[in-house]
Amino acid sequence: MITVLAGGVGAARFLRGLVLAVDPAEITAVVNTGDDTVLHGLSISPDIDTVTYTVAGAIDPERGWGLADETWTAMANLTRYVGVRPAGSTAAPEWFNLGDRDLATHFYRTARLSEGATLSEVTDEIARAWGLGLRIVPMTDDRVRTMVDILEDGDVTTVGFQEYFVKRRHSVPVTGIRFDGADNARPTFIDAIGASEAVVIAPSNPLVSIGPIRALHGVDATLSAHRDRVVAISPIVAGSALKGPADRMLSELGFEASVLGVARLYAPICGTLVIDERDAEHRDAIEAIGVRCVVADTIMRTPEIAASLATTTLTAAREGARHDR
Ligand code: FO1
Repeated sequence: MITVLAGGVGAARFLRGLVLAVDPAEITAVVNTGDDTVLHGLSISPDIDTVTYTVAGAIDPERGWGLADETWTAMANLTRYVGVRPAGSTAAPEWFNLGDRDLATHFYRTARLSEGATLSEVTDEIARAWGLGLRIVPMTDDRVRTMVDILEDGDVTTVGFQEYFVKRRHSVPVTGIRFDGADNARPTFIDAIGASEAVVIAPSNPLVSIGPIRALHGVDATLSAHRDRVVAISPIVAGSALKGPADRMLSELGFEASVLGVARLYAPICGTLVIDERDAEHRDAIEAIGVRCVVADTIMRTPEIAASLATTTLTAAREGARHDR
């Protein structure tokens, strides 16, 4: 079994390659749910949907989220209600775009959760509806919410992740993050880590995509017990994030926005870090802190490049596992 700890776009592209490289039935993708939100009364799990749609080949390739060939009729019709919305009401939120086709997924998830199904059950049903052969599991069935402290007009305010990421276009400074509910949430995947020949930390934001998964009880301890077969792929290439605010967020929160900064964050739980060719000069510095380092092309421009990265990553995990005995 191969377990992949996953956030949004980078993880989804890696998984799209992994299913080409190995039998999908061998793969469990554990997905961050700290970004989940409720809007229009609908339960929205952005990272789960990004992984599902990408592996299904149905994602919008430019945006990296939502469905290709989408239409926006429901969103356009929300404007009618904005004028009558009472002060303080959060009805008709226009800042978060839900396409007409995408809405069907949120309708289904919300209805099944209200019937008493767990998020794991609903996520599995949605993956099967899209014809996927891998297992996609939310990191927990309990409610965890990533909260972000932002500096706005000279004051620190705490907002939910999507209010930072989408509403403010992640363009405000971040002074802190926390994962509400993580202390009491039960992880769904601890047994999978122990049973896996390889555990991959996908190229996702280490703080707000992998951070919530690591914050769950027992996860870091279990990963560090199997550290030699845990391989991470750096989401930072030449000091920048390929997508999203990971580089800025790392600097703002006192970490180095570089492959070495990523290596330091993961060193307690991860035996090998895969870095991009453009960062090859940092290999010795990474190995000096006790993390094996593999250099590869990590820019997943096509599913075939992602498949090659997946093969390199699994080889590194097998090499590492020899130290794990
Ligand atoms: N990201 C945006 O930048 N703007 C949006 O309006 C938006 C809507 C949206 C709807 C459904 C969904 O599954 C994802 C959506 N995303 C949107 C992406 C998402 O908010 C982020 O990419 C992740 O939460 C970060 O991993």
